Amino acid sequence: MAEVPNPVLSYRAPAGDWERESLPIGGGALGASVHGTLASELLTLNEKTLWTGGPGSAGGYDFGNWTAPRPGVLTGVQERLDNEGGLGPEAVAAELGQPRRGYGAYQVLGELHLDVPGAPAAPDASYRRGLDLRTALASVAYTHEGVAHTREFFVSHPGSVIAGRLAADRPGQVTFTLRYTSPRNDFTASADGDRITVRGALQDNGLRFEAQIRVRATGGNVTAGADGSLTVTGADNAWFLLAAGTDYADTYPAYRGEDPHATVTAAVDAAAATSYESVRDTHVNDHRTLFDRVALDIGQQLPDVPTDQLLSGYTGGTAPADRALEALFFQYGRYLLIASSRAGSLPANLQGVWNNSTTPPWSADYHSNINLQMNYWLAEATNLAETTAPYDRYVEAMREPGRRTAREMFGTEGWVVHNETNPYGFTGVHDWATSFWFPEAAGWLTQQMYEHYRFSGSTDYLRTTAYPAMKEAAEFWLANLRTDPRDGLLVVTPSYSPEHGDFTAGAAMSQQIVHDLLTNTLEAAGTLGDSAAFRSRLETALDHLDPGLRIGSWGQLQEWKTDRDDQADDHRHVSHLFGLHPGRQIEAGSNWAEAAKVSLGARGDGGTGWSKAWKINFWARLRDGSHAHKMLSEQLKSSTLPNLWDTHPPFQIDGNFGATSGVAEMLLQSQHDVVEILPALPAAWPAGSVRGLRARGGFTVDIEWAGGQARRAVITASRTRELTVRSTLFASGEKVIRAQAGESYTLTPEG
Ligand code: FUC
Repeated sequence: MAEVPNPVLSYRAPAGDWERESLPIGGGALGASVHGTLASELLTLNEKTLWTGGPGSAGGYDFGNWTAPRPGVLTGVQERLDNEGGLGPEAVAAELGQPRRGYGAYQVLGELHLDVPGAPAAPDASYRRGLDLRTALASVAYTHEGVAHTREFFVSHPGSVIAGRLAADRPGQVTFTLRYTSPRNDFTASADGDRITVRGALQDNGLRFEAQIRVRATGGNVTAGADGSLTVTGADNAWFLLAAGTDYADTYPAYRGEDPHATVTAAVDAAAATSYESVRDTHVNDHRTLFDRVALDIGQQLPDVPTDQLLSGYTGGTAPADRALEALFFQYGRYLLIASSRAGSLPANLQGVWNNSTTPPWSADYHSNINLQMNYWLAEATNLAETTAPYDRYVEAMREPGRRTAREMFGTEGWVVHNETNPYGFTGVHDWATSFWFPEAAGWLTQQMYEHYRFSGSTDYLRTTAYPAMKEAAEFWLANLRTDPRDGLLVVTPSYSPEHGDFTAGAAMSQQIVHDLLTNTLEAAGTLGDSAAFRSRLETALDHLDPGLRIGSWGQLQEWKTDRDDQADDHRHVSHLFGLHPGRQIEAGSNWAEAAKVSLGARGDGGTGWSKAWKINFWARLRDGSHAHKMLSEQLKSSTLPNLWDTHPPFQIDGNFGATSGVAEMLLQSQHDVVEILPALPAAWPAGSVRGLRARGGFTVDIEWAGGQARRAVITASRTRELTVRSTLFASGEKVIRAQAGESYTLTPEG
């Protein structure tokens, strides 16, 4: 395929507003948002584990577990549901919920200011601010009084540092003061030599944090201020490094580990002992190892206009500029995941790693009735499997507290988590009536882990990581499914279709999630040779399980077990289509898929950012590429900020990730173990190519198409196995290949 130009975001003015305009850089644990302001550059700083709440929290902490036992309460609700058919969410929350205590919130680490004396007050035509997605470098450039100034910023995952450099095209022109501020007054900052040390502890829970900044200058000099700042004067160029950490550990029940001082010092000193170029090269190589695996060409031509104009001019029509925005948005999702989810820290939260507040929306937490899962939908398909390591670790860390919640709330074995979780093992409930109860979350969370296995084929991973979490989630449901007196089938009860309607027994999503979990667990148990007794328990449960698939009076897929869907309802959650996506219970072309289409059509093309993103995936799975593209264009037109962050509103990153996943689903699918080439190509993308997508079974797939038809596909196998490919390339529509590990298979039109 032709080389695609680097995907870049570019602007002609500094960011005025963090949420809408700042540019995110990140290395997983550390993140920063670059404003490009002239007289005082502003980097909003983040460290992913800086969380209030949890053990030691001022108001107490209970993990969301009931503070006192409530014998018989759950059974009471179940019986009322049997008798009354449904219960309002407030009534159930009064029985099963409880106010949150010590839940906490993700905290901004602070702000780094680079005050540049004599910088122009306002940008002129020379000003440029950009983010190159391929190198993961943010940059600012401007010319002032004949001197060209440049700034560059990045976060190195291998170096565990935020780094930046200020330079000019004439010697001695770089002068600035670096200082740290924070909206909290829980820290001290002191400067000594070329180092600023920030030490603090969150007032709420005593979590200790530290940041160190070191500055190196070529020419000129560096002086430490009594106010904790560092000033560089008359340098040719200067670079800085910032490392940060906390004493958080993901271990129940204390969630505390080492003081961060030693690791922070080591990171900043190791980087300072090399050179800016070396730190930068290591970063760029690390980023490109992941980012460069996938290239997308849908005929984009990036015009020489700033990204905010590209966005405001976007119509979803035929212009190459529209293709440029779509391709950029696709790659941006991959960029954001690389920047916010790397091994060694927490997974991407509702805002990835970026946050400018002490009270971010929804605590910038881990919601698990769609949001956390959506964050990872793109990971396998767009060849970023490594980014799932923190997700796996997070799930693993929830098992122990989740086991206690299962025991105390349900009286059973297994592990459970409801809809909102924090890094302190909050696996219990709160009292927001329409979202507090969702024990299906644990099973759903393990789906990604099974997918990781399905994409990679690694039975080692399945045995050591995915299966233990899946099995224990399955055990929870084996112990908690109840026989529905209406038809004798096994149902989840109480069951609540996220965040919608009444509590009932056996809502579609509950049943489909449990179906997915038990199916995956049974498959995995077979692969790993788990005991016949356990497999037969799973088989029996699946035989008696209500599958959560019913077609109602207007041809819709029912959201609830009784036919009560309102045709005029446009609720953002489309939970009853779980089996279509991200599940695999519903196959395109089936009656269920037709009913899903009716439901989705009725829900309409609106919704919050993530809701639109989910709909891209749904329509792609329904093989309707043009409707999938329509949803992508709706998201770009009305749920995307000038910095291309998805907006719920407010900014919520799941929509970015969900949209990238949706584009991948349009080009390649494999959920039924058949590699399907261009399953939902939209009319808007008649010609193009994609390189490096992944399909389940251990395959990497490159596709070229023209005139709306595949022209060539190259499938590279990382495992030896038989593979079925579905494509219009073949006269019969399908071809079976006996793939050998390490071999590539080039497929061209037959006949
Ligand atoms: C779910 C959604 C909301 C929001 C919140 C963070 O509860 O229903 O729309 O995205 O998560």
